[in-house]
Amino acid sequence: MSSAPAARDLANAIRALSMDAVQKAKSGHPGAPMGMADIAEVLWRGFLKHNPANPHWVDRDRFVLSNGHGSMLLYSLLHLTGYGVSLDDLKNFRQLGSPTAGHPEFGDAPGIETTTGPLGQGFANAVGMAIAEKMMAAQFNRDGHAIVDHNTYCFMGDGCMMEGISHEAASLAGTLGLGKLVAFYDDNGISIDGEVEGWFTDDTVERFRAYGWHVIPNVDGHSAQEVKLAIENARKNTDQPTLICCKTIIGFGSPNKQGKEESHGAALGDDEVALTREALGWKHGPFEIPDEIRNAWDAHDAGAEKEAAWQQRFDAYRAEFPELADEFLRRMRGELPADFDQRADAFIAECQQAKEKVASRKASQNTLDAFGPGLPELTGGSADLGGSNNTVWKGCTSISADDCSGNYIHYGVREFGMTAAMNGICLHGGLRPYGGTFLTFMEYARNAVRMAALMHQPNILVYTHDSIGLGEDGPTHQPIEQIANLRMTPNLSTWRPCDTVETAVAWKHAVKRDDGPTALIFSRQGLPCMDRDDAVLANVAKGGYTLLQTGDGQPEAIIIATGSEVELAVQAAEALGAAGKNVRVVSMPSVDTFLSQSRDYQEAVLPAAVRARVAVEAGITDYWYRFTGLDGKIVGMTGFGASAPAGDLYKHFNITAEAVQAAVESVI
Ligand SMILES: Cc1ncc(C[n+]2csc(CCOP(=O)(O)OP(=O)(O)O)c2C)c(N)n1
Ligand SMILES: [Mg+2]
Repeated sequence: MSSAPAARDLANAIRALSMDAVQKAKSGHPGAPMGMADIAEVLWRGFLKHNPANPHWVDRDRFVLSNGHGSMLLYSLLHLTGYGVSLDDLKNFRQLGSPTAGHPEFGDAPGIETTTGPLGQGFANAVGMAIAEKMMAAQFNRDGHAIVDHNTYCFMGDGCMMEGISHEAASLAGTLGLGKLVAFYDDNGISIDGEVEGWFTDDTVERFRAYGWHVIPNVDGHSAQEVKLAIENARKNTDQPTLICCKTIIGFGSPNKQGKEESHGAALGDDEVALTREALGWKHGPFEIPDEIRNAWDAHDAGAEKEAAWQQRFDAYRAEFPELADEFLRRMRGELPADFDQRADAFIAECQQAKEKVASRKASQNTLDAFGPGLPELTGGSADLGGSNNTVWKGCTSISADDCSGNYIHYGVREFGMTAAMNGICLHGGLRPYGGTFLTFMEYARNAVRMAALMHQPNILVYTHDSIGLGEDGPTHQPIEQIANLRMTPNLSTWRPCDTVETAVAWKHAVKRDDGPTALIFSRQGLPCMDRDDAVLANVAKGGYTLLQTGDGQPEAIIIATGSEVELAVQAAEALGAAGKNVRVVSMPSVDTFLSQSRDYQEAVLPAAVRARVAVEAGITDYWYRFTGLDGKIVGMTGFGASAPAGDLYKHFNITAEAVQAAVESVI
């Protein structure tokens, strides 16, 4: 009778699959998977609550591989435990169309909770997931009914620790007391350039203790027993997040490359792979997993049992709280309340009627006041600019370590950490995060914005103080190239509304979007509300539309404007109209939305034959050449702003109705 395989042999299955897949692809990172295999074996076989047959089970533990270059570790785990990742998929590691991409990509294979690779961000995603768990638990659990009760586990390497975002995310996690977050630090002393002691000498243990974390130091990452004890201790502490610091050897098992940077990011080579097999005592060929190892890894039965136990708990909950149970499922499915469209449209019509002159940031807050009561999933926040971003609406209640039942997160001055955490909140499900900062400081968060778009997550990014119009704070705070930058990001929807109506429409679009993020760009200064009849009002949602025209038929010229500059365009058009010119003003709050309309619609708004075009926006001019072509003119910024009252700046930089009028006259 053969005994159950030893933990080391089970971990060696990960090592073999990882080094073989990297060898076959002649590309990839064997070191981290081989170094963390023992930790992964203990966590995944002994603790992780998951069901390979249902990767979307709402109360599964979340697992994030923040050191995403070690992707073969995750693919091996998914394959071995029984997710839909086949041996052929492993053999096609890093090939076109394979679910086993270079770095784990959300949506490519079941069981990948987030896209990782940009170091440190996976950790911040994990913090967001743990925030979401804690908030959903506080909102939905009832005495004796813990239907939301799962851990978030995160692997991270030296690179994640060195990245600044690890500070933002860890600091916030400590303050919020995310007791169900457990991170593992792969302390192998190696990064790409070699031994890290030349560039990374932090006392990581004391650093995380200072954040308020529970830290378990000096764990031998190759001792299954020590790792098991550490995880048990981590799980016992439900008040603080835990960091388990594991000493490991990168490339463990490779006689000539373990412990060295050579094993970090290149195939070991055929000879070394053979030597490693020998050293590990792994007697099986490439991609060959013996039955007893496979059976020991298979998580189908255990997973089905765990989910069934949860289902039983959920059924008991549903029996006692039927409406709450339905609401929970609705929110986890990401479905909006049935009456959302109707409520939103009623508010949009109200805005048109009221014709209030307010800053669009204030219009945004008014919209939140209108939409918020019907959208309990809406989860606000700001990077310490709540009063400036106007992200706090009447129904906001802040969360804290002791009480997470609210709907507003004070992220602190942590734009990148906030945005990456919001991605994690989206990925977790059940909440719809929006978070604010000044548009200029979007750049601090830039890569998390990109990751939201890449992962198709409906993150709502609120950016106020959108131009030189913010005035006296000066050029450090005045965005110039940021709007263009956002517009050039694939799958990001960008809106810069000109008044209360466009603001409400933009919010409706953002809330309804389910396959990508939306950037909402708002002014600090007051903006008049435009006149629109019903037909024009209906076109606002198309992202670009004819707001007015001073004559009939084909216009002589078209002015394209966004946000605060629509007012200038209208003034210029009216002056030109009074002089007998037939000029059209196109308001273009969302270029991407306009470009997603039919060609006929686009042609009706911007007839190709009309080449006398002027664009006006208090941002970098370059973006608009796409619409004005070589014959057109652009009124906007070509350099940085300055510190002065907004009105003076508009005159100084020649962004005025007169300038727009002159530009039109010059192109007609
Ligand atoms: C933000 C970011 N910067 C740089 C890289 C490129 N990169 C990938 S792995 C790595 C070194 C990581 O070192 P460590 O986390 O210690 O990984 P190990 O070598 O131990 O596997 C770097 C610089 C990246 N993926 N993301
Ligand atoms: Mg390392």
